[in-house]
Amino acid sequence: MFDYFDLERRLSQEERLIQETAREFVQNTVQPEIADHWQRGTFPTDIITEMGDLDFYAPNLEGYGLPGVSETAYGLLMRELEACDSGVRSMASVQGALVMYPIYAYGSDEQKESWLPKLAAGEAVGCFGLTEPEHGSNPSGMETSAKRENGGYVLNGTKKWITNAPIADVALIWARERSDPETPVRGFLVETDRDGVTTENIDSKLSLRASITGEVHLNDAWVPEANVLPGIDGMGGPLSCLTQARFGIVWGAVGAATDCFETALQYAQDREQFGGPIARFQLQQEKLTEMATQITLAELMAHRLAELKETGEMRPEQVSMAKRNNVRMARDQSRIAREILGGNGITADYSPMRHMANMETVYTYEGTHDIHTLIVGHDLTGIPAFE
Ligand code: TGC
Ligand code: FAD
Repeated sequence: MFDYFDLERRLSQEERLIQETAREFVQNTVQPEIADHWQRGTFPTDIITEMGDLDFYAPNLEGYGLPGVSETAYGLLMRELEACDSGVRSMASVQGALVMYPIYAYGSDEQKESWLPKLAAGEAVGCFGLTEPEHGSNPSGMETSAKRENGGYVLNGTKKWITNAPIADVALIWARERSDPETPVRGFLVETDRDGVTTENIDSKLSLRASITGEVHLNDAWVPEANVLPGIDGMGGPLSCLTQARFGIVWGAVGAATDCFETALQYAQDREQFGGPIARFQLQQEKLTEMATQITLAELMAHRLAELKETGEMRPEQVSMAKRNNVRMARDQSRIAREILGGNGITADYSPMRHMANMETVYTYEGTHDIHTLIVGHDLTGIPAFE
């Protein structure tokens, strides 16, 4: 993959191996069919267990059979997956960072033993239910409620825009205790085959089409006390999971942009107009130079963020700055790549327009670009500007 500043030289053997494994998997198994899935609005579900076999779910965690690879290795994995399609990286992000991480960090021993091995192997699929129809950027306004009853909780509410919900075995639902509106938000592991739990597919998406997205409806769904994550209460629970997933996006966006760049560079060298390759035109060279520069800057940010995460020094606000920057970069540069491909660029035969459409989702989920602007603005000025 494009590496203008020779960052690969800094990688450990293990990091190179993970990068190579992910690249080979993507190229041999997913790449040949991804455009077709995207057009049909389907996800290649057969890769779920294959990715489990390859340790692609939360490999940066350790214990319960998880290998505990470096944060850079994890980032490289996300970069390779998203170079294929944001939907493939989303599958790994949700399963690893949004379902396995909270169970690992906040779950009981029983919850960890029961869920982590199955989720790691891809034998079970998880989803993360935070967003609601009326509460997206402001999840703390959530209406989903949990009422104590019969040694457990009865859940009511709707979660919307939930990646993998229609195929999930377990949904991590964030809810508040209805009996007291002041009670903190808590995490509930809800098996999707319980009475009162239904899911619905959202099938009108024009972005992230190779990913399954849906709603989770909870209608008097009872779960035992043992299904509550005991180690956390308050918004810090779901928001800390978002930090993990946003870190993966920081890297993934670089992968999508790099795939666009490589496609555009090759195309510019091959495509001839006015008696020679379009790559000889200064206008095209300016576009390619800017793309290569922006990708390199974003990649440097991703590498540094991984170093900070490795030493436990990474702050959520730094993740916000990097998510905001790298996704905007990928959104802008995928469009320029599409432009270089001329008419061919608007087809699914080439990746840039697919990535460009995907980036509309990535720019929006895990905190919109605006929300990350405000998070960094708050950090810089000390003044919150959310309301
Ligand atoms: P606020 O008062 O700021 O904080 C509440 C508590 O949480 C702590 N905290 C964090 N901890 C870890 N990581 C973070 N990123 C954190 N942000 C805040 C904070 O320190 C505080 O702790 P404590 O101990 O003092 O209580 O919370 P708020 O409710 O006012 O939230 C502010 C805001 C707007 C920044 C937050 O709500 C936000 O980030 N909104 C964006 C919503 C969002 O990102 N939703 C994502 C849904 S999941 C998704 O999109 C998955 S897509 C997956 C895929 O397919 O790849
Ligand atoms: P809104 O919050 O309604 O925002 C609308 C617009 O207003 C945006 O431009 C926003 O930036 C702006 N805005 C909002 N507040 C402010 C403010 N204070 N200042 C300035 N501007 C503001 N969620 C999950 O819980 N789990 C998932 O697995 C998941 N997967 C997703 C998959 C897809 C394909 C998509 C599209 C979304 C997914 N989401 C998921 C939801 C996602 O996190 C939300 O869409 C996102 O947080 C934004 O919420 P919203 O769509 O309600 O937009």
